Amino acid sequence: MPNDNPLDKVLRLKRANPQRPFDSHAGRLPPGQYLTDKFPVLHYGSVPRFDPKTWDFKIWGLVDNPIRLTWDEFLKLPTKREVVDIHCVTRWSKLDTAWEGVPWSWVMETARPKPEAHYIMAHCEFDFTADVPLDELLNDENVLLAYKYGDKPLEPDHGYPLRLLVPHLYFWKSAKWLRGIEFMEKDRPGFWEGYGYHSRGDPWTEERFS
Ligand SMILES: Nc1nc2c(c(=O)[nH]1)N[C@H]1C(S)=C(S)[C@@H](COP(=O)(O)O)O[C@H]1N2
Ligand SMILES: [Mo]
Repeated sequence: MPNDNPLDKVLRLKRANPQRPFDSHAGRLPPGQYLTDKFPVLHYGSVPRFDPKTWDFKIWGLVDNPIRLTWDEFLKLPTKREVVDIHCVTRWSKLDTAWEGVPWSWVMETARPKPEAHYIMAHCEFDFTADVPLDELLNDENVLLAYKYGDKPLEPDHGYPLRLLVPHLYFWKSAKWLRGIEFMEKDRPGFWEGYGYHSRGDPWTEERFS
């Protein structure tokens, strides 16, 4: 009767979902955060409308190969699915969120940033911006240009059609309604960073403000 043995049950769950540790919550909540099962919506301003005829995605700045793609072209790029925890600076965290999109490695291989590029600026609809140190994007294998959440297209409130996903940093770096990436030598504050939020934003060391 293996079904009655709790250890068998744990092992079966683990086999079904190998990324999930035995104690699925242990050590996953950064200091000062609480868990939520909801998916709060947080942004400044209104939700933009998506027009696939005029939408484009650009990569520019300190790169060897600047890029401009239409939505149809973007959808043909290689994708990856990641299950990650997310942490908002307003103190909610959500575990095991599933995203799909174009991996950051595609950006690096295709745009080929110059050696002097050390920061990126994510550029979004309505001139929202977020700056991220390039090393943070290279050291997190889960970074995506994400267009699916929970195996469905992003909801408009959550960034449809495209957002940046940098799950190991506070969630404001995961800029919604993404339209481009600029590679820069020096750091420049993005939208929230201009109001005093941290230029890196590591939730584990509570880099909330600079
Ligand atoms: N374009 C844009 N992206 C944004 C923001 C914003 O104001 N504009 N807010 C950020 C903040 S502060 C957070 S916490 C997350 C929230 O994402 P969600 O609404 O999908 O939970 O989006 C981030 N991305
Ligand atoms: Mo936020």
